[in-house]
Amino acid sequence: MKRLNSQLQEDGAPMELILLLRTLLAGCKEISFRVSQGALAGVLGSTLSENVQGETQKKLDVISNQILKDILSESGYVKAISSEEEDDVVPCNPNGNYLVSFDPLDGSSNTDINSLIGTIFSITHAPQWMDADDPSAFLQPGTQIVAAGYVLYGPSAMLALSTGRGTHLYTLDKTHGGFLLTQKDVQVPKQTSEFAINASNQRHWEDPVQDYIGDLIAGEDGPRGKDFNMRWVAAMVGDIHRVLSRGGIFMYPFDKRNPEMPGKLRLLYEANPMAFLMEQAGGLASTGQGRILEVMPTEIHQRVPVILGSKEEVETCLTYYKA
Ligand code: AFP
Repeated sequence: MKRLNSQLQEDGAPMELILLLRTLLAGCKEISFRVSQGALAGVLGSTLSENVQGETQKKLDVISNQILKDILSESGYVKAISSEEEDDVVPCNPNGNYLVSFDPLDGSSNTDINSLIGTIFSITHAPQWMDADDPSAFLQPGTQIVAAGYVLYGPSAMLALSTGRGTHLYTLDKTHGGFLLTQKDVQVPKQTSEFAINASNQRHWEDPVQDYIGDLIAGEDGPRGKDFNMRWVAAMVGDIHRVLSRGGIFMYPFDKRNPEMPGKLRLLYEANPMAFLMEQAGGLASTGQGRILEVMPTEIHQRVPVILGSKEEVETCLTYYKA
C-alpha cells in the first residue's frame, strides 16, 4: 500500500508542505495513542476551565491542543497557529511560511463514552508582510486553503486529506506508525437517502430548514417519494467521515436563538476544512446563502451555518432557500 509521502508527492505538494503535514500528523499519532489509553491514562473527564467559546474543556481537549501547539511551534514551518481552544492566535516562527488552524479534538463530549472524536485542520500560506501575532493573517477565505484534513480516532485511526488534488483516505498502521493510502480520490455519491441534523434544535430552525427536513421525514408519502434515514454522531468529524464514505447530507443550520451566533460550527476549525475535503470529493458545501469556502472571515472564532454532502441532495436543499 502506498505511503502518505508518495501520494503527497504524486499530488505535487511542495516539500515544505509535506514536511509540515508529517509534523502535524506526528502530533495526531500521539493524540491517537493518548485517546486509545482512555481511563488508563487518566485523560477522561472535564477540566475546571472553559474555552473562548464558553464551552467546558475536556482534559483531552487541553492535552491535544498542547501536543499540536508544541510540535507545530517547534517545526519552524509555521508562522502562527489558531486553535479552537486558544483565545488568541499563537505566534510561532516569524519566518514560517504557513498558518495552521485546528480543532484539536472535535466531538470531545464523546470522549467519556468511548465514541468517535477527531482532529480537524487546515493550512494556508502566511502573508509575509504580517506579524506572527496578527490575527488578521487568518482572515482568508477557504478558497486560499492549501491543505486540509482530519484524523478520526475510531476503531482505526483514519486520515482524510486533500492538498487540492482530490480527497484521499489513509489508515494508520499502528505496527509501523505510518498512514497508508486505503482509498484514493474519494467520490461522494451524488444522491443519498441519509441525513444528519440535531433534531432537538428543530424549533430554532429557519423556515427553509423546517420545510426541507419536513419533506425528508415525510418519506415516500411526501414530495420526495422515498424514505430517508437519519444519523447523528455529535462529532462533525464522525458525521463527515460517514458522508465521505457513503454519501449523505450533514446540516448544522442557521439558528434563530442568537443572531450573533448564526450556527454552532466554527468557520476556521470545522466548516472550511470539511468544505474543502467535501468539494475535493465531488460534494457541495454551503451556508444556505453561498459557498462556505467563499465566506470572508471577520474573526478567528467565527461561526457559520453548514450544509454539506452529496451534491444533488445539497442542491435540492438549497432550492428551499430560494422558494
Ligand atoms: P465539541 O467538540 O464541543 O463536543 O462539539 C462538537 C461539535 O462542534 C461538532 O463536532 C458536532 O457536529 C456538534 O458540535 C454537535 O453538537 P450537538 O450534538 O450538541 O448539537
